[in-house]
Amino acid sequence: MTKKYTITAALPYANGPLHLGHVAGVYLPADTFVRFLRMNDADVLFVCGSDEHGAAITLRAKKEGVSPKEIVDKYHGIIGKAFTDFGIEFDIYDRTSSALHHETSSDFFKELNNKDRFIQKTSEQYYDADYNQFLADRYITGTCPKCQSADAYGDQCEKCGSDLSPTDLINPKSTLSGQLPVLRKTSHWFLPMDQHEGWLKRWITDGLLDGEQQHDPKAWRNQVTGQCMSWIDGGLKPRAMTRDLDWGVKVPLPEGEGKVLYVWLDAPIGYISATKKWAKENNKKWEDYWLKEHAGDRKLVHFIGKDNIVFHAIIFPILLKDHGGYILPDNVPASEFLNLEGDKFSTSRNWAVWLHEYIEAYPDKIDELKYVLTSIAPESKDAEFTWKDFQSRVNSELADVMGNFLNRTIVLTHKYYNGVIPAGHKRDERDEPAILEMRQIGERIEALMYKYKFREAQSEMMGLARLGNRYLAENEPWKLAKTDPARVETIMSVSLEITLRLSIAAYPFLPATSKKIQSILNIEALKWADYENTKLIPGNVIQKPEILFVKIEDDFVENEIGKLQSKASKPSKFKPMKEPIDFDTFQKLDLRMGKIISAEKIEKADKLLKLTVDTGIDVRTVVSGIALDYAPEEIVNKTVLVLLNLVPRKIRGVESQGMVLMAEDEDGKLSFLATEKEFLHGQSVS
Ligand code: B3M
Ligand code: ZN
Repeated sequence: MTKKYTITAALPYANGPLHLGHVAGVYLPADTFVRFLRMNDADVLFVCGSDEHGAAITLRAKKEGVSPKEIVDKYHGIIGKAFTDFGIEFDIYDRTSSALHHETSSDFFKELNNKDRFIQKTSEQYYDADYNQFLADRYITGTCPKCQSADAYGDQCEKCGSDLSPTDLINPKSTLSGQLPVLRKTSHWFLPMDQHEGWLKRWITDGLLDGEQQHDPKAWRNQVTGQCMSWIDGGLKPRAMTRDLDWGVKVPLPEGEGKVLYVWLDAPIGYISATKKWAKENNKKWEDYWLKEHAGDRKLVHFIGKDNIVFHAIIFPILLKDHGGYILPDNVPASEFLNLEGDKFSTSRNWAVWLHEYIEAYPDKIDELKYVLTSIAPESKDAEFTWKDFQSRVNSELADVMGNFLNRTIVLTHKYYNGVIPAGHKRDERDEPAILEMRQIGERIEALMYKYKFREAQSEMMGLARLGNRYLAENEPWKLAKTDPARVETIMSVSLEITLRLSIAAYPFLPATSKKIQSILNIEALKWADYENTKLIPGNVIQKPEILFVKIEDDFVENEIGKLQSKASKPSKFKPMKEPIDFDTFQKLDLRMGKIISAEKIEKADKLLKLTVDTGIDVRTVVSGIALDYAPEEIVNKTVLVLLNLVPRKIRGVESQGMVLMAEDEDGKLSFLATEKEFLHGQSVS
């Protein structure tokens, strides 16, 4: 029976490029699995796309000083191209800003609302009064109540994976102003997750839903089941499914004016919208991939990183079940994290190897990267990428084991037979162990693939090349060439069979290499079934050998480590950059050089000094909060930078007519922006 799969890979936020951590944890394993399924003629749909809503996008836009639309357009392009260049073969790479997605997620929300699956309620939420904005998700950070990590978000702690509400955070702080937020009333649609604990528990631990066996619970990774159960056992809480924001899918109800759907409500529905778009373009029915009635025993599998488990194994299943008619995930193979050279990947510190940059620098080393990332895949625990390890795996495994075996077999076939495949004579006990092991390796790879153990499966594949080397070394055809030509023909025919099987087993992991080997053998697109059955045809000619893997030199490693270190920014104690302003706004500032002609303390205000400043055009009073850092007599006669056209303000009864500019260090200590040179007072600064 044909196996049917709908495979999804987490929709990357279109707020930055992809790094190797994303690739190793989500996209490469998903693509590896899909390639394997396709070799098995499975009916598989592989969907992904950009996640273009949420605070991740709007905050990035703010930082870059452009609109959210510009951000998602830019990164959707960069990410999509990197996937194509890297050879991740999605059936569709869609985006959640599309009209079809807005319609699909909005209809989904309406359906749940009509079925009374939400609870609408008014509650107090954090609010940033400086920015007139409610703070949820990444707009608010604080200490995680569960693991004490200092920078948990308002909806989730990425360190321990807990799902949070802004009010759970200890020492909450607005991402916008850095200030302690205030509480203000607002109304939202909540998903009463607490009402779903019972069935979720049975579904996750036993695979049972409505008394029916849905999936094999033992097939789920321990950390996925473990995380889910610890949340459920800790008690699920109602969770707001809408936000007070203007970027996202509008809440499709009159009372929802000015609100959008929570990004984690609309994003997983993105898998469905992507399917709809693909189906339209390919004359298929989207329902066949998602709806129980049409999809039958189709398996839905979500490839994700561990920080997305709660959304895919708890929240999305609740939404799908509440809506009704949908299949639920058969498995959620979530990965742990990949670290880089002894530290976490960090976008903000630029501690990352970016996929698109790697591809640009080494377009001929794509399979090498895939091989290394699968070898260290963080399937069950965190793993680490280092350039030294990259070098050693490429050189001592790909080049010395796989490349060496393939090269020897192909070179000898040309040497002895001018490239013509020899007839295999009767095989005997010297060949049988190798032939048996070859078959067993195939069976083990197949079993491991369906268990989502790609790292081990790839290592079995490499075992096939090791087997080939051992077989050649034990049988030494080069010693028999003159004396026993029939035996040499047998040895070479067995070696060529190992080569052929290696090309099949390599396809899910090293697709380009697999194709190269098959083109040398003059064979095309072998299926998994050919592993067992295909025989090489004696008399057929093979192509000349080519170098499959070039060794990595030491200076390659040094260069990459150097690049990483020079690009990375040091962790900063200073305040982050404020919102950008345009040039016209800047030009409105009247900045001048001024001279302090007198200074005195203000009574009952320890921090303030009253300064008299000669601005060149007048002499005026400026109140300055510097008394803790300077004594009045220290600053008289200093030439300093003054902002003249600040609207005058009374401070402790004294009218301040401007502001003296100062620099603040990380402890809040202030220094005048004074200068050694004697500027003319009144000279303007621009
Ligand atoms: N964009 C989170 C992430 O990139 C999110 C995944 C959505 S999957 C529906 O980690
Ligand atoms: Zn935490």
